[in-house]
Amino acid sequence: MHIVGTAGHVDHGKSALIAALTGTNPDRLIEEQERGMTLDLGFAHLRFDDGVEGGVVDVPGHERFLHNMLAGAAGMELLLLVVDAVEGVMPQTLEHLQILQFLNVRRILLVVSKIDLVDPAQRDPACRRIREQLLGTIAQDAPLFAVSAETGENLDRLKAALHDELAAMSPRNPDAPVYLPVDRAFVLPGLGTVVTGTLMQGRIAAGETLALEPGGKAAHVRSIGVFQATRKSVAGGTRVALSVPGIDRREISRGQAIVGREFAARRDFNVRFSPLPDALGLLRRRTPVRAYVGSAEVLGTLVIAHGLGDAREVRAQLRLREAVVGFPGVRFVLRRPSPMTLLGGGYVEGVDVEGVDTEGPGEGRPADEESVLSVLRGRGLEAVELNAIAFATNLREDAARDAVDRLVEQGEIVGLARPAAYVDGIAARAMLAQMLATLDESHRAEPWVIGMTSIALARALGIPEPLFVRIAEHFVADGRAINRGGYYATVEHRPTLTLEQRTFFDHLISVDGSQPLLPIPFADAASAVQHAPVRGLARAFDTMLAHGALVKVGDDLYRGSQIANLRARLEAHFRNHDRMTAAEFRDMLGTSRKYAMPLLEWLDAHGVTIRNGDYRTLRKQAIRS
Ligand SMILES: Nc1nc2c(ncn2[C@@H]2O[C@H](COP(=O)(O)OP(=O)(O)OP(=O)(O)O)[C@@H](O)[C@H]2O)c(=O)[nH]1
Ligand SMILES: [Mg+2]
Repeated sequence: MHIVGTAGHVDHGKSALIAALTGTNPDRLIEEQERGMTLDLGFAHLRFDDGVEGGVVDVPGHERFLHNMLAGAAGMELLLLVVDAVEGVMPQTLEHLQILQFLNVRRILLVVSKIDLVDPAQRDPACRRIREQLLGTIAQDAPLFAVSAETGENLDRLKAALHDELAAMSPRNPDAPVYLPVDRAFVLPGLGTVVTGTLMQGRIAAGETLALEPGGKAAHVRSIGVFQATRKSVAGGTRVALSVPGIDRREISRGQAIVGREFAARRDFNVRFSPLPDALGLLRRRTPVRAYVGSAEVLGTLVIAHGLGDAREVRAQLRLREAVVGFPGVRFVLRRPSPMTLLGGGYVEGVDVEGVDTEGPGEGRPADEESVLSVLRGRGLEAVELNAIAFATNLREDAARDAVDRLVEQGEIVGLARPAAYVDGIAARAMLAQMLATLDESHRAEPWVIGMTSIALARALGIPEPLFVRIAEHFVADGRAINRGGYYATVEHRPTLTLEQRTFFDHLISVDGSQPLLPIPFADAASAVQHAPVRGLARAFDTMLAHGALVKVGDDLYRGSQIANLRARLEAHFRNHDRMTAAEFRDMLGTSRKYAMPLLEWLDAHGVTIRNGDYRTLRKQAIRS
């Protein structure tokens, strides 16, 4: 097997393409399906009749989730670069390519998507323009496929090309030591802790004992899953799920690696580094960096001992704050800690770092930064405003501001909003870790609940709630946690109902075939929820409402599927008519005025229809940001 990856700007049709090619929607999180946007890595299995197969890794295009894209990018060998035929090449198209040039991509297919939206006469010019925009990138010579995931046009040709590319790829070296960067870890009933990732090299057999790094804990592999099947052994280039029941779920997370005994995690590496031309002005002898190695993201320093000159590739040292698995040949990407501009990438040459420059990361820091940092470190988890920092450090406010800005950029401290203030980065990240552990615990205990409120979390962490919210929101904006209508959750959390809860809701609104759009009174539903002897039902009810699986309209309760059905009928009506009267709507429903009026008001209030006197029109789909 080999890994097929997607890349491209937000909304250009990566996930739709994968769904059309494999039959699996890679957007596995409920929130992704609702927002129609990929937030984290998604996976699918590409299979051909003759046994050729590929593991697909689908990435988010939104720049805010670039760290998730990076966690999955290292495993990719065959790239599907997706470019919207209408929009053409956009910033993340190019940024993804810049990242991938440093990693392990061997072949690229250029997919011009949504071709159904382009007038036949305009298709060739659109493709030509995209080609021109890609000149100078690693995709400039890639074969081009103009396809539509919607109509299926040209998908056969693309699929045939994928088949041939996968069949022609040489296998990865099976004799290399095992290296499996972990991208997900979760618990499955009966299996215990399961970790997933792309097996970058080596071979794993069920029953074998490997190690979890950093930490060196023994990882006994009880069974191996490859998509839906169980296998006795797997070779490099495969998406795998390992059952490792001896490891507690809380001891393992994205960024760690399952490895053979040959490998241990380290913090210092000798590397070859290639700066991006745009980043040359940002590089110093010692540059704070955010390093991406395997699925890990770690802060550190890039030390270029002998200057950069105008070399395209230099010898350098990468000194990380936390240990990661790295060995000669392993590739990495560097960004600035903040703002997270891409700096460049390269590969590890060796791990015997010596000599020239062995001082710790703190040394060489200008005195102003040093004193600001020591004030904030000393305050721990406390938001300190700029004037208080200036006072405590005996610096003029503009000098304090410069130092603060540089420390934010290095990721040493975190900037908070409303009012502007700063908090020590180590303390803030420790709070994030505690918050995620608390959420994880709560999601596991009550999987049907959307998340935890800031009040509950702040209390659990023993932090004043206003401070908690300001720090938590920083990490939400960073894509490290989710806030859905005031409920915090981990990015991974997918609310799920128990069997009893599902059965209850299936019977709550039983659909009458002759009147499929008939609701039930909300009060009856609420009372049934209150009295049914089903564990967690009240909160599951809240989740169903928040997710739109149940919808309250006036005094009635509908299933989400009934509302979807209704919207489909509406759209069908507006394909043939410009407007609609209340009477036409009632006839369309097949129910009485009693139900029609609240529904119409609900549709107006939710921006589906616009009321204009006695008539309604359909609002154009809101443009998503
Ligand atoms: N007409 C048409 N619409 C498409 C096609 N492919 C995707 N879309 C629509 O474009 C929108 C975005 O598609 P996605 O597949 O979610 O885009 P994406 O690249 O995965 O987006 P991110 O993961 O958020 O970066 C959705 O509304 C799709 O239905 C296509 O071939 N034709
Ligand atoms: Mg997507």
